[in-house]
Amino acid sequence: MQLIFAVVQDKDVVRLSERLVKAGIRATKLASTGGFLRAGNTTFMIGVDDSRVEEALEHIKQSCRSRDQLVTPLTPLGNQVESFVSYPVSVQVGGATVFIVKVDRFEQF
Ligand code: 2BA
Repeated sequence: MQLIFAVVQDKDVVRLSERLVKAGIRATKLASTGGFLRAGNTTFMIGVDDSRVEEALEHIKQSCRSRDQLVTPLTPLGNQVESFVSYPVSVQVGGATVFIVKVDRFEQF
């Protein structure tokens, strides 16, 4: 068995959830926050048999889009710590960031 962690944008969550349920692939959704944008995203924990990993990945690929997001980090103006100026920067987010780990043991009681 493998455990897939997929960090996806909130806008893709419904599409991915529906696909997984339809396919009979079980998943748990965790509310998460990106360390860089500090914006909410969703992490799916998907436990699947080795033989279904590629199928689960295909559902993730088909559900998650890449999007450009504007970020406005605050940058100090000159040497004055009190004065800040914002420069909007475009950042490409997604489709999905995926980690796959082997499960040593799986139990349900
Ligand atoms: P965030 O950390 O909020 O990152 C959002 C997007 O900002 C990233 O999109 C990337 O395009 C950009 N970005 C992130 N860190 C950056 C940096 N140090 N400098 C410049 N740009 C940076 P994605 O790569 O598609 O990542 C989407 C979300 O997936 C991330 O949200 C984070 O929650 C998760 N993620 C990505 N890589 C990860 C990793 N190695 N470990 C854990 N989580 C990760």
